[in-house]
Amino acid sequence: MLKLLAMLLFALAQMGLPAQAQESAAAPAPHVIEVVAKTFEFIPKEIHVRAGERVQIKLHSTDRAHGLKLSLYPEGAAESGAPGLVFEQPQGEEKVDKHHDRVIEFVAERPGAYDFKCSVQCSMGHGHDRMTGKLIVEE
Ligand SMILES: [Cu+2]
Repeated sequence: MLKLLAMLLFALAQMGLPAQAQESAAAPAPHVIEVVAKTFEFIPKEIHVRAGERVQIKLHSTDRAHGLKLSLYPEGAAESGAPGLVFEQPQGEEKVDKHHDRVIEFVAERPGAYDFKCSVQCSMGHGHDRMTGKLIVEE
């Protein structure tokens, strides 16, 4: 568990470097975030990005099929009009099987807190219901 977290943090730190180096380039590199889905949690549970950023969530499952579905609108906002997150995939979700990674790509247009949850019924009990997280889009 700790080893996995350490590897994840290391990977995140590595990905942060090229993004900064390319800041002056015409098309900025997407902000890539690795998210691990496992029975029954997402790691990390909370993701921070900046408004206007193109974001790629690399979803990886360590055990079985899971999904990640993001709300299109931030908490407390009316769920109509232009969405706060603009997706490549219209439904704002991806499903993954064990060790078959998928990428969810979107532009974080509007600041706010966006809920995400598992979109595959991965348990009979309450485990699946606990598989939630938050994407925080900062100003
Ligand atoms: Cu689930």
